[in-house]
Amino acid sequence: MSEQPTTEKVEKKKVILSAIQPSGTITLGNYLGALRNWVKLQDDYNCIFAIADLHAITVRQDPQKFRQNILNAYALLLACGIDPEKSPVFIQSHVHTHAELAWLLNCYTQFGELSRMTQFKDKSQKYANNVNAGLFTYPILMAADILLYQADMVPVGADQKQHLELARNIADRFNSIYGKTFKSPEPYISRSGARVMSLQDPAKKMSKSDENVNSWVAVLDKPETVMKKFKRAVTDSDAVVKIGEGKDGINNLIGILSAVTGKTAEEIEFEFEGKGYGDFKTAVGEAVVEELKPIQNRFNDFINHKDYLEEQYKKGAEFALRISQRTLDKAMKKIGFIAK
Ligand code: AQP
Repeated sequence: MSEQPTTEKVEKKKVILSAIQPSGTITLGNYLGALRNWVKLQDDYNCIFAIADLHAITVRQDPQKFRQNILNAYALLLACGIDPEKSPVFIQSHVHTHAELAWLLNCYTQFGELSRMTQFKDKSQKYANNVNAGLFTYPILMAADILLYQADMVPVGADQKQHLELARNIADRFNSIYGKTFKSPEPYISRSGARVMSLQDPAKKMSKSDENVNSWVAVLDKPETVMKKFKRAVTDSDAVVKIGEGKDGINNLIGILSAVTGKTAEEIEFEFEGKGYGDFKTAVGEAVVEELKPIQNRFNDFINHKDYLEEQYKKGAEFALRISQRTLDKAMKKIGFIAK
């Protein structure tokens, strides 16, 4: 006899929190490395998704574009298959507890710890004319995002592992002073998460804030733009479609084609034996266009139904506030603040 799921069992599912910054237009890297895998997690975990707009202002944003990027990111999450009825999706700035807990946690984080964050070092070089305090304290806000929901796990790419480790340290430090308050989150390492590299500098990851528009493919790029960007992708001079050292560009394109088609690298190498890079790049471009087509269609549908999006992000924020307020109240009480 098959066992009926009980409320207790449903509640016992582990909590996973995932967020994406609307700091630009969502890229193929974000999709293959994160979004696509988040969709699969929805049945096995209690997933909570956030558009991390507060994080995005560590880099200067154009207000009009920023507003559009936030809404686009929201619609894109749904278009990729995240079901807001199953997994709440909220906009971070709509839930005040994030900024509040971040302030508290500021006081439980050491300057030295933040100074060791490699992303801060990288970004402060990249944005040398705007090395603001937010860029430095960004990992504390990220810790607040996670700890507020008592998340068991957070899907992180290699670039975010150090930040998650810091969130764990902050949680453990707070707990050791005041007793158990926060759950210490574990990284969720996806088996299928591809790391997509820049098409122009394949030693670097594909990033939505990269100023060189040819370095990334956006999930919403038109087919002709996708094709053009792949045709311009940097490769090497030995004209062999094969994984190898010093062949970062080709390795990346093989990785993308493999992620999109499900073929192994060996199968791809075999298929393109004796063929030139031109044919290969066209094939990668076409496969990506096919993968993106249904997402773009669904996106157009969602973005034209702003009332629906508003209804969902308001519901998402109500849910997020309810859960996160409990954690914030608990932390404040432990520190010694007087309850309202
Ligand atoms: N190139 C990538 N390959 C695989 N996964 C990637 N992710 C980002 N870039 C790649 C994953 O996408 C999720 C959301 O990332 P984010 O928006 O929170 O921040 P990020 O990692 O800093 O992404 P970007 O595109 O590089 O943004 P900017 O340019 O604003 O810094 C994460 O799970 C991330 O691992």
